[in-house]
Amino acid sequence: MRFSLLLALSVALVACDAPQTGQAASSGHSAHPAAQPATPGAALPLVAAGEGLKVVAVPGGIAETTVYGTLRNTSDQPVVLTGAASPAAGHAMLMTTQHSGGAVQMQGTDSLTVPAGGTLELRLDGDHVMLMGVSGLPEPGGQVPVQLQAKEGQVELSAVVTRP
Ligand SMILES: [Cu+2]
Repeated sequence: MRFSLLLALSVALVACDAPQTGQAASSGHSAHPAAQPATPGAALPLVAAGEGLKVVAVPGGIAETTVYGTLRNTSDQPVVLTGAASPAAGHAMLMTTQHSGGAVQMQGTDSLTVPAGGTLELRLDGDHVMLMGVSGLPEPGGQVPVQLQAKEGQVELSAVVTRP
C-alpha cells in the first residue's frame, strides 16, 4: 500500500517536472526550491502604460520599424524579456542604443528587464523592439499585435501605428 502510494507520488512529480526541465536548469536562483515555478506559457504581468505602445509607420520598401512606449510590470518580480514577435514582421528583436560622443548605435541585446513593480521605457533612441521583414503594416491609427517573450511566458500587447 505504502509502496504504491510512493510510486504514484513520484510519477506525479516526474510528470509535473518534465515541462520545467529547461527552465530549472537555466534558472540562476534556487533559494526557494519549494516555491511554485512560473508556468511556461503563462501570461507575463506586463501592460502598456502611459500612451501605450506605438509602432512607426514605414513607407513602402522599408521593411524595418520600431516599437516604442512604456511597459509596466504589475508583479513584484522583475520580468526579463528575451524576445519579441509580431504577425506584421518576419522577425523581431530586442535592441539597445549606445550613445558615445556624437554617435548613436543600435545593437541587438539578449534581454531587456522590466523592473518589479516598475516600468521600462521603449524609445526610438533607447531600448526598443525592432520589427524586421515588415509587411502588411496597417495605416496610421491601425493596430498591430506585438508579443513579448520571456523564459516564464509571453504576453501579447497592441501597438498603434503612428506616423514617423
Ligand atoms: Cu533597432
